[in-house]
Amino acid sequence: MKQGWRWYGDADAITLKEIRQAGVTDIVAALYERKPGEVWPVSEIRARQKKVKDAGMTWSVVESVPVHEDIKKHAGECLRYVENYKKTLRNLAKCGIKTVCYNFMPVLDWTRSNLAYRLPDGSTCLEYNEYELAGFDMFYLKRPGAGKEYCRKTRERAARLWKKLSEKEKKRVADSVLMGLPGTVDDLTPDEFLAQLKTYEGIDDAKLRQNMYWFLNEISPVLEETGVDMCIHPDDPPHPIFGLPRILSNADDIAEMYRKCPSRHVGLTLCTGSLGGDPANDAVEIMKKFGKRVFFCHFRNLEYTADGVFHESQCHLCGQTDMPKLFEAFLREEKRRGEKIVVRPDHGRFLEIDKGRKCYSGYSYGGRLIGLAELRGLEIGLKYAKKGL
Ligand code: DNO
Repeated sequence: MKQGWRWYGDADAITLKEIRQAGVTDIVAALYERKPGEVWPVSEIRARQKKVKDAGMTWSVVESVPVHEDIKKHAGECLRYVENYKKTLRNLAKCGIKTVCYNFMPVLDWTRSNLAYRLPDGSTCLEYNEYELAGFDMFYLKRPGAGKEYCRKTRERAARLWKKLSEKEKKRVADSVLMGLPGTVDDLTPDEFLAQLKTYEGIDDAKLRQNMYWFLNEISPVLEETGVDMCIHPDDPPHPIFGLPRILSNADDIAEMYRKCPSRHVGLTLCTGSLGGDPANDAVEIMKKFGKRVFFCHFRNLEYTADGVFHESQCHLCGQTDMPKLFEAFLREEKRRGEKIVVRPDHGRFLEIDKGRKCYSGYSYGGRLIGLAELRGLEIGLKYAKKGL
């Protein structure tokens, strides 16, 4: 693997020097100051690239070039934004950056209900509780029609749970959804969020898929021309939330995207943590089946404490995903290709040594440092134990 690390630019609490000392060779970054839909100028890309190079590393993956909501809805200024997207891809290619991660989740990027779930050792990590989210949706946001969308069991369980939560805990859930996470384009008030959800009325699963396939086929000639690989990030969590469709959640969705978008440059970010949000997903099988078009990986793990409730693992190798098996499939793909793939330790616990730093949620130094070291150890161990890998 190429050892990757997400860096949020100058606003990041973790410096490039620290990242390099973690053993990282490849930086995953973006022009975070550019809004969705804007063209990324070559000069700005080069400036960021130079900073990374001066620190002894390479900026090799973009995460993300965000897809404007108008493109997802295929409405408004969609065509102009697609042209801008193509320009950005060409500009990135001119600078030699040819791996682009993005997602097609409407309105929200990844979503959690608790950004500081406390583990027995006092470290914290991110948690997702389906029932807290349903409670927030029905009783705090009061989204019209929300109650009808949940099954009776979820509705009742969410109602009981919501009643028990203190005001502070309710606010914690609300803030986690509306303003919590890196990747979020804008912090939203409940009213703004409701208004944004309303703009998706009439866009169901089938329509959103159609819009995504159209977008990918529209940019495919640019991918062919420049050699840029687009790797979609799976939905997180991998199921519909707040009445919004989610269309890249499992193996069937990936297969359909590959079928409908035949360019070999249309591929996947294999994110074990996002896929693991549905226990029916088998990341190992996904790697084996779709590996040829996996261009970038996020490795981490989840632990479930109840049905629909999980938090990010203590250890990147243990939990929902069988990481040794997955890593073996990953190494086989690297071997087949004759090329290494960038992996980043995706999220990490917030540890004592992170105290006092304003880290983005999930993007601590200590937690990811351990995660990367674990992955490195696994790679060396597998290569040692399995000849020919
Ligand atoms: C979370 C990230 C996501 C990811 C985007 C890609 O930690 O993996 O925010 O960057 O979904 O577009």
